[in-house]
Formats: sequence, structure tokens, C-alpha cells
Amino acid sequence: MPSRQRAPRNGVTCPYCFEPVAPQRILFRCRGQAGRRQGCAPVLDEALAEYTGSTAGASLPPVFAASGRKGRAECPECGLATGNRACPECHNPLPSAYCDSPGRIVALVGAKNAGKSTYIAVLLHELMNRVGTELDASLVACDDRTIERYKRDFARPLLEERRLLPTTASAATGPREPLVYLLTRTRRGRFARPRNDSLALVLFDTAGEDLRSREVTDLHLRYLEAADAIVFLVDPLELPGARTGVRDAVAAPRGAGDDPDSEPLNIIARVTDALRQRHGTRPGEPLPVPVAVALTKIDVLRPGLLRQSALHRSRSGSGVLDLDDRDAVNEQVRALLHDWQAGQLDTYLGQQYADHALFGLSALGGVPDEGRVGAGGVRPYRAEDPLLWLLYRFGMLEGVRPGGG
Ligand SMILES: Nc1nc2c(ncn2[C@@H]2O[C@H](COP(=O)(O)OP(=O)(O)O)[C@@H](O)[C@H]2O)c(=O)[nH]1
Ligand SMILES: [Mg+2]
Ligand SMILES: [Zn+2]
Ligand SMILES: [Zn+2]
Repeated sequence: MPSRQRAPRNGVTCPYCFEPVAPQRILFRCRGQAGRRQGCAPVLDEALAEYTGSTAGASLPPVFAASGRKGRAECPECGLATGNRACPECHNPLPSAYCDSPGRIVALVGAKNAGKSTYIAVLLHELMNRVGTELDASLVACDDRTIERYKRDFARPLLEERRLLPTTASAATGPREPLVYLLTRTRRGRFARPRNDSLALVLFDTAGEDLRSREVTDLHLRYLEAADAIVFLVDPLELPGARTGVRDAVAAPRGAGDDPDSEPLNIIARVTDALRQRHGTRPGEPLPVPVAVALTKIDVLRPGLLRQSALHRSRSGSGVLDLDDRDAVNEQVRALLHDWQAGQLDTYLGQQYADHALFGLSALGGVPDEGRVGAGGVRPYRAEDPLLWLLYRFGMLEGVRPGGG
């Protein structure tokens, strides 16, 4: 397979089709008619319909190429000035904040039943509410389909109706589109002018089986290749030695079972192969992409295992990353992995990646019961930790050591 190009200098990688796009190739889309404004009428956008697999929602004012100054151009048909940008390949919207601070696609990966769908639902909700406020950050969906799908497939069933989410269908039959968000953080220096930094959260709610090398879809492979950071979710119940640390009431996993294709180490190895395609690194050379590895569902662990541990504390710090806390959690998860005969995972990551960090989180905050969220509702615990670390790694969040040093 040819190794894919990184985004050209000053260019962007489209967060929908993952094609690298030079700035002069980015299209504009006419703002169209609205109220008394006389713009172009909507027409079927075939490139967009091809991407979404449906003509629904693909009737839009036309796109056009223009050199554009300061991110604006006049429509050659109707003369209206527009600032709406679109990918030249798939015609999805490219938000101007994304064009201005390119890169930083965060990808989420995990085996079937690792907790991806649940995590997506909860993380986005946290970012739109509590954590977003804490960080002075906004989370904005990049297209209307993302807004609708998040509500229909994630927020409504899990957060409102408190039903567990259905198992994700394979991309062969289910939706193949990612949810695309732009997370923008305003940093106010004491003397400097406020500055906005953006990060694209591109979340494919994949079925674990889509990551098997022989079945992997092209779009999915490109997603992994384009990722500037990876969040890798691991269900502790799938780790061989972890059963001893689990509360008695928790049933054995109904997920992957003995399927070696779903083992955490095998999945991360496949992702690593994809990343090596793009970065063109030699096998012995560590990859520069930061990887956050999170044990999900840590509410299933015996309380005794967590008592007096870093994982048991709530995260400290507000609007900053507490580096002491980060180190303590990292060490504790590492110790758990080694206790559970899963130390290999940690060793492998250390060999393949220049920078990986370990996390423990719970999206639900409690063990679900008969298809429903526990009585107290969804109470996420440390769900945002991996993202805070990535923001820190990207220079978008300050790190502090409260203990000094
Ligand atoms: N105890 C506990 N179980 C969880 C949590 N998150 C997910 N689960 C369980 O794991 C199952 C699989 O989660 P899901 O998000 O569908 O996994 P996916 O296949 O990776 O998308 C769910 O049905 C839940 O029963 C959590 O935070 N705590
Ligand atoms: Mg799922
Ligand atoms: Zn595109
Ligand atoms: Zn027009």
C-alpha cells in the first residue's frame, strides 16, 4: 500500500474523508437564499451524497473554487460573499477555525464491547457542559448530521432514557460516517491577546470487527492513518487476570470472548501498522503520535482495589492538568496491568510510541442492570482525563505540579 501523504504545509486533512488538502484547493459554498437574501438555489451535491450514502440533506447551494482572501470569496453565480468552506473531495464543511489551525485529529479505537459508544455519548456531553465550562472551551458539531446522530443515537437513549446503547453494527451495514466536532479553547495570557486553539474530535463509532485487517474499510484505515492522537479504550474485563479484581456481581464479558482479533494488544497492533504507513517510520523507531490508553468501566473493580489509590480520588485541578495526579494514575494503571498479566500491552506501547499514557475511567459510574443505567443515573468518573492529557500534549492546556517540583 502506498504511504499516504501528510497534509501539505499550511494545508489541512479533511476530518470526513481524511484527504490532505492544500489551502488553495479548499472550496467555498454559496450561502444560498434565506429570508430576503437572494442567493443561489439548492442543488443536489453529488459528491456529498456519495459520501453520506444518501441524497437526503445533500441538496445545498453550490460549491465553487476561488482563491479567496481572508477565508472569504464571492459566489460567481449570485455574487454573495461567503465564508463557508468545503472539502474539494467529499464536499463536507471545513470550519474556518479548522482551516486556520489545521491538524490534530483525535481518533478513538477499541474492541467490540470496550465501551466506545457509551464513552462517546458521555464524553461529548461532558465537554458540552461541565468540562467545557471548566476549560473555557466550546464543542461545536461541524455538520447537521453530527448533531442529529448524536441526539438520536447517543444522548437520547443513554442520557435521557437511561437505556444502554445497542451494539454497534459493522460498517459493512451500519453508518460509516464519523461524528465531527471542533473543540476550541480560548487561552488568555496575562499580557498577550486571547488566542483560540482548535482540535478536531473525529469519532467513528466503530464495531470492533471493522478493525480486522482483512475487513477494514478504506475510510477507516485512512482515519487511523490521519490521526494525530489516539484514544484507545480497553475493557478491563477482557484482560486475562482482571477477573480476580472484579466485584462478584459483575457478569463475565459477553463481548469478544476468545476471539484473538478482539484482544486489546492485537487491535492496537493493527492501529500501529496503519500509523506506520503514514509516518513511514522504521520498525524500531517510535511513532510520534501520542496514545492515551484508558481502562473503561473501572466501576466494576472491587472497592478494596481502589481504596487510597489515585484512581479513587476525583481529578484535582481546574482548567489545568495536574501532573502529579497524572503520574499517580499512570503508575497505578500500569501496576494493575502488570498484576493482570497484561503488562505486555504497556511494554508494546512503550516500544512503539514515543509517548503513551495510561488512564482509568468509568463512563457510566456504576454497573448497569438489565439493559439500563444504574439507579443513580449516568455519573461519569474521570471520563475527560485522556482528552485533558491530549490537550496538554498539544499545548492547549497548561500542566501544573501542585506539590511543587
Ligand atoms: N460497568 C460499566 N459498564 C459499562 C460502562 N460503559 C459501558 N459499559 C458496558 O459495556 C457494554 C458495551 O458498551 P458499548 O459502549 O456498547 O461498547 P462498544 O461496543 O465499544 O461500543 C455496555 O452495554 C455496558 O453494559 C461503564 O462505564 N461501566
Ligand atoms: Mg458501540
Ligand atoms: Zn473531505
Ligand atoms: Zn451563489
